Amino acid sequence: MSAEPLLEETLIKRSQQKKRTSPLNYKERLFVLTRSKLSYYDGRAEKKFRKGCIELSRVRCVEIVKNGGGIIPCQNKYPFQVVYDTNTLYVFAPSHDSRSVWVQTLKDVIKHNLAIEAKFHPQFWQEGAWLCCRQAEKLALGCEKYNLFGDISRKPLPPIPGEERKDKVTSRRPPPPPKPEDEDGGGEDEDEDEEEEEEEKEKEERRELVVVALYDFPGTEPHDLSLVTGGEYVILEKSDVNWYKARNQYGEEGYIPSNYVTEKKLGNLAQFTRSFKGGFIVRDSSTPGTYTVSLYTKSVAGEGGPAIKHYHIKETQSSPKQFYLAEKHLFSSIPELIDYHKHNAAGLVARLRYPVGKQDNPSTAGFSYEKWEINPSELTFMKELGSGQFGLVRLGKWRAQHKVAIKAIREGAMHEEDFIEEAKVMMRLSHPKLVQLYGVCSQQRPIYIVVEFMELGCLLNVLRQRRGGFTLGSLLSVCLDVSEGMEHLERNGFIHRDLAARNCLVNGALVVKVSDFGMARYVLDDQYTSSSGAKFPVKWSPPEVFNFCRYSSKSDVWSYGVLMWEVFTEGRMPFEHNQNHEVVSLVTQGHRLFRPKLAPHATYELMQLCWQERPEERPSFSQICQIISSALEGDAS
Ligand code: 4IP
Ligand code: ZN
Repeated sequence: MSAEPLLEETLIKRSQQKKRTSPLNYKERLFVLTRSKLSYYDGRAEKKFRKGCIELSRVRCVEIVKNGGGIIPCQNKYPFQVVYDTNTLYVFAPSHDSRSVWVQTLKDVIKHNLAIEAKFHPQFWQEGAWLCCRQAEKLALGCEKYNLFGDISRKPLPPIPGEERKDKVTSRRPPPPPKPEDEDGGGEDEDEDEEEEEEEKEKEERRELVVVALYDFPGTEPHDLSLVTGGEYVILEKSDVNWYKARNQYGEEGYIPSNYVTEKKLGNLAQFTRSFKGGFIVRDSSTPGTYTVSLYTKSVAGEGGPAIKHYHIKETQSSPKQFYLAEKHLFSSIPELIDYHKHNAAGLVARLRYPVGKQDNPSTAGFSYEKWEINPSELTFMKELGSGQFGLVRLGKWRAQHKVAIKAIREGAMHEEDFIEEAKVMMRLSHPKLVQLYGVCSQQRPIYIVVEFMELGCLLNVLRQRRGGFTLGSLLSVCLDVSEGMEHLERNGFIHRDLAARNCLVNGALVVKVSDFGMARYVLDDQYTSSSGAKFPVKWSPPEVFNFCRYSSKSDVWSYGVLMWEVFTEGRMPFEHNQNHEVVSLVTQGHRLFRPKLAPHATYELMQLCWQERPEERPSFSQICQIISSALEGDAS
């Protein structure tokens, strides 16, 4: 169980001074670490005594603090730091060993976090500056390389609790004798004082995990394994969240993208079909020149099991001809018809939730496992797509078959070294509503950034070009797509910093995805990075950002509210008639954007929640997703 404590000890913490006026003080707290949280309590480990709690998924760095001979104003002299979101928690351990155990254990539980820092500050933040590098910006990039796997206190590593056995440090037990590998062969002698639960878990782990492929994967590197839709594979190792090592029926082994397969529980294929519910494909029908929509649905009453319904796309005899699935709704093109039925069941057993099948394979996190460097000779260039913050963007192909967008980075436009370091983290951010980073060509100048190609381009233009053509459902569904992508970033402690309609892209299936997350940090242009610069996105920024550059997932939420406003005005400029400095004073005085005519009152209320002055009063992206999904359900029924 994840709630079982790995470590428990009374330590001293420094107040985090989240508010400018918070006092600087040192308090004794009982610290409890589990696999998912680090909590601290006033005295007893009971909820009502809990003072604070950090979700480990949001932690970016854990390390000892070097104090460079300075005085430590409390009785514990061994400080370490836990960096998460935009805060740093300083904790003081009573001994070298105690600190070592805490730091190593914490490092171990966060090792798969996506938001791990590339650089950190080895010394304290004190009186408005970092003691290590004298930078006066609390969120200034770290000044020393962070090594998640090293021990900078240089003492022998303590055993890592939870690695093999989940022993508490406070109740060390000798490890149990090793068990034979093939447990099925009869080595079933139970050790009496073994915890039953643990036994179960070990058995579970040794059981073969069989998956079924949802899509074809051709495999691009020698260490990849190709997948055939419907084929079964045994998972040998979950190498990281995005890539598994697997074996096919011929005994061949290699890496596969984890989002291309689904678990096959023995005798339970429902799992396989469940992920298809609401999924649809548009395919050639048996009558040449016509099309059929196949829709996977929940079981029809009494029939049991999932079902597939087929609908013929019919054409009118009129000229120009029109298309329809259900009698009353005519459209001048098939994409429009599909778009309509994405939001309205209108005669079908369900609305068309998302496209599935061969023509629409999801993106993989990079082209192969641990591959972020792309060989530029494998890229071909097709046409110019436009120019972005960092330079020209072109459509191209990788290995002559995968369409990609290639950004050539203009010299002097980007902190290239820092970006390349971070690219490894960004590659692992893989989600259907995030524009996928496939890799970089970093061995040449200009460097290239290779990303998922999105046919229709930027959301802002799509909104403007199709003005007047959106239904309430389609506007809400744009917002839902963006909130889902943002929820994934939030869950991984990753801050976008420049969310706006211009930074979202739309693909051929009209799916909207969030792009350029985190990239604002690598821009070398004062006009863009300084909050008084002409290109700074003031109109999308909350007060804590334009005043103090205090970024967080909650500052992204504010920007998201502005993006909703852009969506519901079909691409108007927020605060059209005001200059940036005027917007600063308007917003500071409490003024907000007006309600767009297309926005129902409930939708406008959500925007206003996103624009709460206090960041903690704004909703989280996971709450936003829920609110919008239920609004959409209401709209569709
Ligand atoms: C408090 O000071 C405590 O130090 C809090 O620690 C700390 O919260 C507060 O910082 C700080 O204002 P007072 O007790 O004098 O009010 P604890 O929660 O352990 O009591 P953190 O966030 O460090 O837990 P702010 O910044 O949260 O106000
Ligand atoms: Zn520093």
